[in-house]
Amino acid sequence: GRDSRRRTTLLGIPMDAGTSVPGARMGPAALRIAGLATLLRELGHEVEDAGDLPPPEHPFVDMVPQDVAACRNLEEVAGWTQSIHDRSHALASQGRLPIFLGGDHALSMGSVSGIARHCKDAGRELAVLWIDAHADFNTPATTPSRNMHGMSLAFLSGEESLRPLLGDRPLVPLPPEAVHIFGLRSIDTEERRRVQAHGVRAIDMRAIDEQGVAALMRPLIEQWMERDVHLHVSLDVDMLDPSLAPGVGTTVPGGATYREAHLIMEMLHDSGLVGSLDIVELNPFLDERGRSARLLVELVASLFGRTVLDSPPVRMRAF
Ligand code: EXY
Ligand code: MN
Ligand code: MN
Ligand code: MN
Repeated sequence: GRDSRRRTTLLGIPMDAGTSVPGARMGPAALRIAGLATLLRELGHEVEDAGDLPPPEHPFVDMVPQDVAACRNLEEVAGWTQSIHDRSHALASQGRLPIFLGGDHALSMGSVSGIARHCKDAGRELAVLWIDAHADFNTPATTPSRNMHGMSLAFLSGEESLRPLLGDRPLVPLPPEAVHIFGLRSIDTEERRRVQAHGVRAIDMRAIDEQGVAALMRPLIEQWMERDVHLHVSLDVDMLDPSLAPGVGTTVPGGATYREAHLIMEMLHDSGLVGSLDIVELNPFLDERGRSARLLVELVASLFGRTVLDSPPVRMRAF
């Protein structure tokens, strides 16, 4: 089978320019203090901590004035996108498994686009699991908030009006079938139309209530394993119920339970396909005594192979 020891690189992205609520820039520090590196090493992985990416220069962004006005902190977000993209592409090309410590969800415009570019170079199919209460599919024309973290998946899916964020770097847009949103429960009216028109699959909380995490994850994982994809997991803390993870600027009631969240991570680990990870939207300034950061680190442990028993449990076939 596959070697389960992974060569990981932690890269802090201390940004919150994609939001109107500051504090997510403190996320990388909180995840480190909660013991992320130690835990991954205890699980047998190689861990390099590359520190935090420095705040970028603000590039000129060639967008129409109306769209510029609709994007809060546009130049700063573009600067982050370009520098994250470069690091993400480089790390993936070096065979590392990058773990992007956010930072708000706008960081995924850089992380995922860098991975997508590498996958194209390497002839590897990319699949993205967007674990989130939100669809992040707004555009400058539809955003109700001007917050760019609500536009990141639209950008990655090839939204033309956002294309200038990446400057002169090549964008490899995600085809709709490469993306699954998991845990959706808050979407704007125009955003919903766009998600549906584009054909991105979304698994909402109602589906999770009715069918359960395992029944929904299994066919996805089977399909990804058949195609031997590089799986990028983009984990937005707000997918979890706010009673478990209050350290988030955009809480939505009715999120995943503790057990559901761990099961998602355990099943993803068993697939052996996870090649890169974003941990986003943790806002330590809003957290209660570090509990959201600690929960996230526990979830990452499940994603990287922590099991209750030493060996994986015997899987019963459904009868
Ligand atoms: N759909 C809302 C907006 O565009 O403002 C909320 C977006 C929140 C995005 C969070 C991070 O996932
Ligand atoms: Mn998000
Ligand atoms: Mn490459
Ligand atoms: Mn969200």
